[in-house]
Amino acid sequence: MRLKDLLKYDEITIQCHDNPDPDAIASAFGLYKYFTLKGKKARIVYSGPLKITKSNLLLMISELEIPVSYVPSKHAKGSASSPDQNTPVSSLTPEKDFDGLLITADCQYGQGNVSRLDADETAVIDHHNGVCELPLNEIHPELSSCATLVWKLLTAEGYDITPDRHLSTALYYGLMTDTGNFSEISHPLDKDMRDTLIINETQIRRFVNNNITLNEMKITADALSGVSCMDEFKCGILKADECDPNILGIISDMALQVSAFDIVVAYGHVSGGYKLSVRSCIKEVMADEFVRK
Ligand SMILES: [Mn+2]
Repeated sequence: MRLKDLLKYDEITIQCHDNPDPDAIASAFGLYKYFTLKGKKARIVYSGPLKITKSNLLLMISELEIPVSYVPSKHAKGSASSPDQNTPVSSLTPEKDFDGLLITADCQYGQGNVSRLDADETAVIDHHNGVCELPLNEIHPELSSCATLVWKLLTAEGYDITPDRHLSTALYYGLMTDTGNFSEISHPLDKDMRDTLIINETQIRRFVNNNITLNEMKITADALSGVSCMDEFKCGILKADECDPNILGIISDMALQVSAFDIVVAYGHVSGGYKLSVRSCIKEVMADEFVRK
């Protein structure tokens, strides 16, 4: 699939996964820029029970001027069936959320991390493994970030990103955060993008230095100091106070570096349920299999 194949739609909604991360936001931003340039009515949305609160994401969105709107999940308890007042959406029915095309960026329906929204047609642009039955899809699990995939798609259409410092910085930060500061990069295209984008380094530094709030640091510290161990499995279990789900990822990433642990589970209460962040550093235990078991 090429981006120009999608130009037959006049209205294009780009949906990030719930609890969006920099890669999802950057990918959606790249698609938004392209479709807007082509005269389309484009918008970026995300759904789920929670609005973005993470400080680096709020900074990324405001500094890079990324127009992203929150749409309450249709299936969440107590949520309205229509988007909030900041969402520029007209003529909605309970069945359909958007006219025209909807693209899920950095995610696919059926994967648990994205609430379903309905439009006339749905397309997928993602770098996660998945069984996609939609005819309009571009899925590349070999790439380290969805930002790389969007960069490749934009380049294929002759879209020159170079003058757009905001978009370049967003794509770079997306790849950077999806790869542990580029340490997990493997594909040549990821390297090409990292090495050719002309970015605003001051902004990247600011995002890195505003990753979490003071309160989130304390939640992280409490979770780490309260760790319990299942020694026979080299498994660490960490309970966190209610926090942004991304903080659970930070906690589990940190705990996985501990020599006593091959597997870690960080969990905490999140809007009516519990969220778990599971990590494994041994190939005998894949995190997704561990979760199912
Ligand atoms: Mn990603």
